Amino acid sequence: MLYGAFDVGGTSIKYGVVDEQGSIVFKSHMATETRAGGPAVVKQIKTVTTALKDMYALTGIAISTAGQIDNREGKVVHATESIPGYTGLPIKRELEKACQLPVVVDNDVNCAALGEYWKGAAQGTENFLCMTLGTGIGGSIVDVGEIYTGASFSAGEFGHMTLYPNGKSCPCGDKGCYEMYASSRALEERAQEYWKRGVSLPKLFEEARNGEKTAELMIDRWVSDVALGIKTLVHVFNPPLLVIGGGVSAQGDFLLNKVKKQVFAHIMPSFQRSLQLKMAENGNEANLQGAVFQWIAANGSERSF
Ligand code: BMX
Ligand code: ZN
Repeated sequence: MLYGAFDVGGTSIKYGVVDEQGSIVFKSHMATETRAGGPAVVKQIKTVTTALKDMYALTGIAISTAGQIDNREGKVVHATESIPGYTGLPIKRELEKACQLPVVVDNDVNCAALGEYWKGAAQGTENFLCMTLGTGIGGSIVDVGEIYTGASFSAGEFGHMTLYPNGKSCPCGDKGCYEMYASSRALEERAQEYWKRGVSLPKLFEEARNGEKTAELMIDRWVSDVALGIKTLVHVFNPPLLVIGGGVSAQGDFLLNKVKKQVFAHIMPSFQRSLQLKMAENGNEANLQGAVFQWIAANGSERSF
């Protein structure tokens, strides 16, 4: 069985075709038309779905997207201004009408968490937290193998914990939110402010690994903000595992060891004994896999582990 899968973020839309074992059969990406607003983003998904349907015999469409998502209605409950006009859009209804295929939609980090649970760093762990560092910071709370959704499908918005009261303005409308300091975009902005030009994060990490002191200091300062948020989450949830995803997870142990050092310096001993911190293993593919995981959970067909 084949599924069309999408991962809609604040910067790009990754998409592809995934089979029922979670293997990626085809993968591509495009820029998210955030400037044109939410309806234009839904139109992008429709256009690609039509093209994918012409090439593959698809059973359904699985969508992972930024924003708080009612995964039963497949509707955006709320989205920050990082995708203007996205709030309220009935993605499932519109897409099912346009493409005549069953559609399932869920929050991007809920999908990343389930992708890592199915195929990656959280295999065999039923209770854990997942956090992705991307354009923003998303979060997911997995409780006995299922997403804890909260009262209005909005639980796990880790990016909007306050890190610095009255700090930088956030697209959510408040100030000083965690994602304004600890997302990967925030690290890019720090580098840009310092060098007065765009610096890619893989390049910045490469320089730091090669002993370039300014690059390493910049990463260390950012990691200390990343760790402050993790400290709060660990004290609230006492999780056995927290998985860190997003593009920076490709930096592996170099970054993980820095995060571990700073987190363990701040948390109480009882939490240290039980906590495992891991980098996500499947990068952005986890979102596509987790979206398909949710599609299969909702439509009741076989999922092979
Ligand atoms: C924002 C929020 C979250 C999302 C997170 C990561 C919106 C549109 N986004 O905090 O729902 O999970 O960003 O998203 O409300 P990304 O853009 O970094 O992939
Ligand atoms: Zn915010």
